[in-house]
Amino acid sequence: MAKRVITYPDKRLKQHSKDVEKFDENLHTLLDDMYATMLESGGIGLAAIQIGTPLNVLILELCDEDGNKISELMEVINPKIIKKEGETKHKEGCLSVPDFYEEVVRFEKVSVAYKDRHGNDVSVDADGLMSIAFQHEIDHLNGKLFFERLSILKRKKFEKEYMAPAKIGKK
Ligand code: Y12
Ligand code: CO
Repeated sequence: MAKRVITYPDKRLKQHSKDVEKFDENLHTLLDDMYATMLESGGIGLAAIQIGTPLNVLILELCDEDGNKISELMEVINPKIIKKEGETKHKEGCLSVPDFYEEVVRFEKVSVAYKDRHGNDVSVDADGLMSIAFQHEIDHLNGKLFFERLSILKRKKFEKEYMAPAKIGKK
């Protein structure tokens, strides 16, 4: 069932999520709800905390700029970045920060170790959009939002555009 996506400045988005210990029916329902929510909202990535569940769970299903699917659904539990290299810049958006998009500097490539919904070990070497998406979603698990990675100047632009009192009242 699709859930409401929590939006900034809701304080729950600052929470540090905890590792999943039981790979049971509750986890599977959470993953299914996250997917329904992501589909309904038009996202390509979602962390569990964005629907109010502080667990280290994220999902990705990547699309190109024309909306064509470019990856299968990835269900990622208890992820750890085990290798990172290079630097890249990409314009990011977030379902929890609607209507704001900005370029963020991130690692170009990351290797991530995680568990699937049954508790099996998985590891992936990610580059391109997948690398950005993993880093964006893992930030959510650590209570960090993408605008916190902007330069001072761009952060001021965010505060002016997004936090303007007339606008925030409508979010
Ligand atoms: C690259 C950059 C960022 C990510 C993280 C995942 N981000 C998203 O899935 C963002 C989705 C998004 C969707 C929106 O709504 C529609 O497109 C229908 C949206 O629209 C509004 O805010 C109005 C904003 C963000 C992964 C890879
Ligand atoms: Co996000």
